[in-house]
Amino acid sequence: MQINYPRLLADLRQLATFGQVGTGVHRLSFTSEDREARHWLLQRMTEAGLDAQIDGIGNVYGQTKGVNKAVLIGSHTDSVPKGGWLDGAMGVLYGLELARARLEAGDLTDLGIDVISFADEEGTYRALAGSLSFCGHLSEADFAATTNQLGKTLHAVLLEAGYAGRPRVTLDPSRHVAYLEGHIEQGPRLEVEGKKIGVVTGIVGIRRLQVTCTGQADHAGTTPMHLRKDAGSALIKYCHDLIRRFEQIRGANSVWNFGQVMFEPGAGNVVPSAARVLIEFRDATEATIDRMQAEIQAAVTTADGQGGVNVQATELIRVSPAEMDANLAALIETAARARGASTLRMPSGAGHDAMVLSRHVSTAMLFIPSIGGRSHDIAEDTDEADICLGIEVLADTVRALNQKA
Ligand code: HGY
Ligand code: MN
Ligand code: MN
Repeated sequence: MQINYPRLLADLRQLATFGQVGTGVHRLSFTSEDREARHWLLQRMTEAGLDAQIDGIGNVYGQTKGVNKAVLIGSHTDSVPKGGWLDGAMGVLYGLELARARLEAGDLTDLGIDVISFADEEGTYRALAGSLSFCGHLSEADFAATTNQLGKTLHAVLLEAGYAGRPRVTLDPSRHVAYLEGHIEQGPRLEVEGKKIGVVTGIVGIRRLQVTCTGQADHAGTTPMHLRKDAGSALIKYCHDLIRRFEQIRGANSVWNFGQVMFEPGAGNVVPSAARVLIEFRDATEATIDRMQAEIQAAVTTADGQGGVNVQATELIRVSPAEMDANLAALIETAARARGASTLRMPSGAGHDAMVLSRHVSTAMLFIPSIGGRSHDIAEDTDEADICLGIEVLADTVRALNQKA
């Protein structure tokens, strides 16, 4: 199996043209850019000789023909708003290049390589939707109940995309012997510690809640302050209170983010009738996450009814912390060291499809450095030499799996 670096890098650059924004991409799930990228990937898989399809949730899946057992390799090709060109895309194109190189080598006795781009990992509609569907955790009823921020359902957007009603691909425990995901680190540790390959030990748990304050719209010039039911000010006070509470009960590595606020109707001269904030928080320990969620609720109870404003919290996302397979992680570590690459065992603070897969199949992840630790921004980048080293380590990991099979 001979990796073709120029071809891998050219594919990465080509994929980055779909939804290109400067040096990054804006490729939200199921938009035309995302769909065009999926279609392009489908063609690349087919050209490579894989049996490829886009399924009923938009997962792009390419199977090696003529084998009963395969390693599944992938990630996602959707992005956050104004995101980077490598987040997810690299893991998918690692899979494509490895599958292609295997077919070119013509050793048909080896384990097959199946490639997947999971839909909506970034959660425009539902975080990890594609991998949840692949592992049997998402029903058609969920499609109708899941919406984006504008209230459009996943069902509606799948119909629009032409994916609705297609069969959905699923994990096949008798075929898929392992799931491997290569990814950029998206943080600074590898670079700061001068290491080349991150061997992921586990992935943090993630929860996202929306807190909504409901008051009353009024003229912002004529309504005396004491008569207002100001949802906007209530939300700002709520957030301050919550930050104070989080700081008191946090774990050493807990993180939280107030990622989006919306005021309605949203004008300088109207008292906000409603205000919403998205709060996401993460920790490697479920008990700490539970404690943080309890604080969100306690702060709601304190704020609710103050100044005539009602406050409530709704849970949107809940993903438990996940552990990677220790044996598979050791194979990655050994493969990296055999190539003279320095390694670092590390947890992932970012979510990945691997956290869903890991509950069903032996799963491991490899990280390569992110320049300046930047990600979820168009500034995201990685040295080409590191991209090439990462795929070689993954290729060696697949070779090691073949020796075990
Ligand atoms: O949200 C995450 O951690 C990932 O980038 N989807
Ligand atoms: Mn991401
Ligand atoms: Mn990602």
